[in-house]
Amino acid sequence: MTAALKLATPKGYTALNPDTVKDYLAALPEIAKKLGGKLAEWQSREVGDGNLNLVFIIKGKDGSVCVKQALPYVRLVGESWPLPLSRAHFEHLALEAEATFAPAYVPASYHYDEAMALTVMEYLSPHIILRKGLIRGIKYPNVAKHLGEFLALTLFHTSDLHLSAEEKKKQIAVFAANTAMCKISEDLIFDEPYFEAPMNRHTPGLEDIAKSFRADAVLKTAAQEMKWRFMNATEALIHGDLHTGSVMVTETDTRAIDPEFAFYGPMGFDVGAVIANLLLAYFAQSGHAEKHGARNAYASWILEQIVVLWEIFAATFTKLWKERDAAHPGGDVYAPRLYGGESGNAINPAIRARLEAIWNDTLGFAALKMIRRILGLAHVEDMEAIPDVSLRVACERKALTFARKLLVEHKAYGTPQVLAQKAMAS
Ligand code: SR1
Ligand code: MG
Repeated sequence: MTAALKLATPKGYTALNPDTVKDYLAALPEIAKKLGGKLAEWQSREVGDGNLNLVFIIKGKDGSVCVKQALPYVRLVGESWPLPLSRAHFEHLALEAEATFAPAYVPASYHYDEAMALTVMEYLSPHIILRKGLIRGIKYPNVAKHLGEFLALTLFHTSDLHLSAEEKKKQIAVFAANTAMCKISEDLIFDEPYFEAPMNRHTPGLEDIAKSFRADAVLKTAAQEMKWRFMNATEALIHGDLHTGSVMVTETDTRAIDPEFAFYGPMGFDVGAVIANLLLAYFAQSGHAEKHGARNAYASWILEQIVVLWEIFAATFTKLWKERDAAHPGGDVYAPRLYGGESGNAINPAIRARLEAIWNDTLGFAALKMIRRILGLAHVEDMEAIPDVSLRVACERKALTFARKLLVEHKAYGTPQVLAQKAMAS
């Protein structure tokens, strides 16, 4: 049973529990039909293990659905940290946009209820959370390609390369209201690891490095520069929290879930989120090795995925850009009218320069996202699941040292190959 909420919630909202969610779905004829049979036969369980929401899986005679409902507070912390239900609205809008431009890579949405802050969506099975697969040492042959495509399709089509200036500005305004979620990222990623924030935590044994990071003016300034980008670069509709816990996979299928942090921000924030979490998975591997060296080959495979991810992203982004022509000019920057005829090839250096700028942002955001998952409030299972604390400290220390260098010396990491080599050598 869900406990009664102390927080005031809007009229029409009640937090569901595994029983009441069945009554709710029974009143939706299309969904009830999908489930099949009678309500009494439906099985329902709450499976949310994220930091914020309720997630139910309901199984009927003929099918299953997933229900995600926002709580009016941060689940990880409790009712002392209220959080607007409006995040469900932004997630719904972002899912719609992603489904328009990259339908193969998101779950299908069946029903959205604004008052209940709830979406009924496709139950993904036999998918598992990518992070859990990486901890177990499972290879997903398509995941890097799929995520590279997802990123290129969503980021390109919501940028000024595809949207008119008028439409883009309208969309920026819509998502600019997702302020509470942006504020979480602004505080937790860019500030809190760099001062003694009350909710910070770290594995015992990392006191010295946590302290040195908090006294590191170069690091802090680099973090604030990236925060500046995060708060000012309205480049595209970004997922906003694309870590490996926001990706569900099978060997052949990949879906990005949970875009409740979506807003118009820098493209490199999303690309950097995936890369940061692959790097965390990489640095955690020795902590999961059954015996010394047993995960070395798998760890190398993870680094190869970073290279594939970026190469697919860059190739898909380039292809989409080059497909613009006079008949389908797309958005208002780098308009084909400027690059037609003899100046046709001039677009190539322009594309290269833009991708280089995205790569630079990617590195900075990736580094910060690694640090926050070790020294800030919200950690990752890759590290937390390492039972031997001294081994965990060693993995986390390596990751922190690598991330600091990556942030302050990012110019030395010009390609994903170099990034992978430096991670391997660290
Ligand atoms: C208080 S929420 C903590 C984190 O969980 C989410 O997944 C986001 O990454 C957020 O920063
Ligand atoms: Mg999430």
